[in-house]
Amino acid sequence: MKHPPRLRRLLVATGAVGALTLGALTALPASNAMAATGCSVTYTTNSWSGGFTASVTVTNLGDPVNGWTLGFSFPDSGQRLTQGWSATWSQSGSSVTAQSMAWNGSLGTGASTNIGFNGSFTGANPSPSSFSLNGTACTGSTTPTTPPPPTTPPPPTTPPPTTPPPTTPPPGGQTPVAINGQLRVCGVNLCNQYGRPIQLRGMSSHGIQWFGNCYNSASLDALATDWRSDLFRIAMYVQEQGYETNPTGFTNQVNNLVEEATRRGMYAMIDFHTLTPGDPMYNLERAKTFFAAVSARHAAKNNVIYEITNEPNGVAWSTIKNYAEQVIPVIRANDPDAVIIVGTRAWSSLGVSEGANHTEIVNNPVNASNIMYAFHFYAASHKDNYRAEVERAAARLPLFVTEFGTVDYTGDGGVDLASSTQWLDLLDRLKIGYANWTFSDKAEGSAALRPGTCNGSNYTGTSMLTASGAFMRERIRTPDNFPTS
Ligand code: IDC
Repeated sequence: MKHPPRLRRLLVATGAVGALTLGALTALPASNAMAATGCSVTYTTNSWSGGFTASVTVTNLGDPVNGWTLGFSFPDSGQRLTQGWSATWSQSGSSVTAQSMAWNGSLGTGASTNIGFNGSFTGANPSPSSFSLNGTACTGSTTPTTPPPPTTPPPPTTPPPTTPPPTTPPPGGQTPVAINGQLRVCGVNLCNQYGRPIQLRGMSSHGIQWFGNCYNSASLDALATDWRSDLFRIAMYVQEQGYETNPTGFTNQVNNLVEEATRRGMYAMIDFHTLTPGDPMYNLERAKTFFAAVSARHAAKNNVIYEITNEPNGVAWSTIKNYAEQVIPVIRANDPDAVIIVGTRAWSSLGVSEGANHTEIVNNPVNASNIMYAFHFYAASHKDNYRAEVERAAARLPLFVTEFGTVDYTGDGGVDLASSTQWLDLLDRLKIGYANWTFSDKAEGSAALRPGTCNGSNYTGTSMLTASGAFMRERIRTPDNFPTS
């Protein structure tokens, strides 16, 4: 969408190795007059050769604070902070500090916030053993006015069971497609072969006319097994040196990428990436030709989802509906049971970015079954009013977030972690599938891979990820919840 929070919880380290919890209660002398202070910290890391990601959850156990500074020291002189998020991070010698941001500075009694960073190390990578919040040691102490009974020191913490190394396939070798099979729309949800609602979480390519080198066997392996992505969206621009310049070449490129996704057990979403001009009718004949070819080729597969127009803009809903009702039958003629997704007015904002809303679709839906409607957002630009509209629309229309960014609508700028987290928490709760823009190494904030990554062959782990990539990988690789009966 081209157009114009708060975090309390960010997530949950998965695949964490070397967790350390400092949260035991310690007895304090009874003292009735002092302000309540205290905190506890959980520090987990996920490391690979020479690098690591740390996830740090800070809990305020004292009086509410407005603004905080967390301090700790790296135990090993070779440990360096390289890039942090959700706080302003700095390192001096072995001392590290993280200062709160505007959106997570207020922590009430008992409130937690999650922050994190990427680091490097040369020798060992031990976890820090003591932390302070606003100068108070985080020993897990509670309010001094009601001291807890003396406790014996906690038993030594044992590390949690280690999770499988990142390249291990999902449990039992079951891929998302093996588990869920042919999908279909059920009410306002997307259902699997058992008729149960599921959420697919994955990544979008960048324009394949520019970033084709990013979709190679190593990167797609990492997407499937390290990111545990359910879905790969293949963004085929029509203009901007895309399909219109070489229909056969781009059709072949899309077909090959669908085969690669299929081999790895991921759903493949074929995105006819219209953007400018915003009227999908401009590309109607191209769409018919393209979708006739790709649907014939993949008709027998159970993992292909068709997205027939990316972001219509500057046109009425009735025009988009008219386009959809001409393109859908072309696909259905070859592949009658595939799920098809229709872009919505105003850059797939359900109309909101041009002053409309989802009711124009409810009142005049596309005349076809087994379809969903696209919603797109860019988290730093689109916030509460868009979230409220999605929540209203989701009660009446099957929605799929076929594209979103953690940054602003230009695709660049900093990651808005607070808004992105609110968005993904909402989509998780509503079981709305999503694809993040982009799995590419373009030098822009929305790209998951650092510039130059696609010239190499290393895509596993987090050393090559941007802030957006690190955030998205953590969200996507958490276990899926796919019912099997
Ligand atoms: C942007 C890319 C950028 C590229 C531009 C070309 O991030 O590198 O130069 O397209 O048009 C969308 C579009 C998507 C945009 C993205 C960010 O679907 O093509 O990608 N965006 O602007 N809608 C809203 C944002």
